[in-house]
Amino acid sequence: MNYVVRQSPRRKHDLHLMAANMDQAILITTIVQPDLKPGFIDRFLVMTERDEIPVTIVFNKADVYDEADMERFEEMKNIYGSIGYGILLSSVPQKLGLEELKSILKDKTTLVSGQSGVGKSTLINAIQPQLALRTGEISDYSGKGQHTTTFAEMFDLDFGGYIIDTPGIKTLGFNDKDKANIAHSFREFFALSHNCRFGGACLHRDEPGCAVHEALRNGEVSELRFSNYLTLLDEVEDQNYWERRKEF
Ligand SMILES: Nc1nc2c(ncn2[C@@H]2O[C@H](COP(=O)(O)OP(=O)(O)OP(=O)(O)O)[C@@H](O)[C@H]2O)c(=O)[nH]1
Ligand SMILES: [Mg+2]
Ligand SMILES: [Zn+2]
Repeated sequence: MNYVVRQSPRRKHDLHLMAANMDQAILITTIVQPDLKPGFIDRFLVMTERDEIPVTIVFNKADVYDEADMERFEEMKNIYGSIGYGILLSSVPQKLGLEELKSILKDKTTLVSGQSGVGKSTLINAIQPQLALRTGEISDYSGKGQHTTTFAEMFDLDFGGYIIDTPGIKTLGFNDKDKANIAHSFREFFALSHNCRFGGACLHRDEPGCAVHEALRNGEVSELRFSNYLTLLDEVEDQNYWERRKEF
């Protein structure tokens, strides 16, 4: 039996709508084809962290990674693996990671998400060929996916569980205007914030006695995560600024 998940094609991708229905999310990404957008993983994790949704990050299309791409993958694996996210390297033509993916999905309801063209529908077909989901090549011209899947749909898995294929994420903006929520969504920063002088109120920017800064200096916090975090904070601040101005 197939179900249509509450999500209209026109509505912006909204994890919240579906959060109640799922046990976990799988974020499919690629190092190349299409290129991994800087900060994209962190934006996604801010959303899932808020709802305490466990996430596995899949790096798909390993068959097309060159040496530098593999190094990039290893770097990502270290950063996100060390803070507790599941990491999986996969390739559909090489059948790499497919059995592991099945065991992650078994008996759970899983949302599969990611940018267009990363291979969400292809991966689902690889583990459940009878679904025969429509897939589409990435564009030669832009190197991006072509938004082949147009609405979210949930399917039975014959080995137990449900899977929700979703359209490629176009943009991940924030409705969240609360900077402290963003800070708390970076789980390793949140864990450290108990040692910040201002505790949970510390935004880990210019505050004195900040444990995140200390950890950054010691190499215990990733510079990539920290710089992506600052970008998000700035974005929220800009947003709030324009909204305040609208009131006059
Ligand atoms: N080389 C390689 N290509 C893959 C792999 N997985 C998927 N692809 C190709 O990537 C392209 C996009 O696959 P889709 O499954 O349509 O991607 P999607 O993530 O579902 O995209 P949307 O539905 O648009 O969000 C297709 O041409 C697939 O054949 C892989 O592991 N390796
Ligand atoms: Mg698709
Ligand atoms: Zn701090």
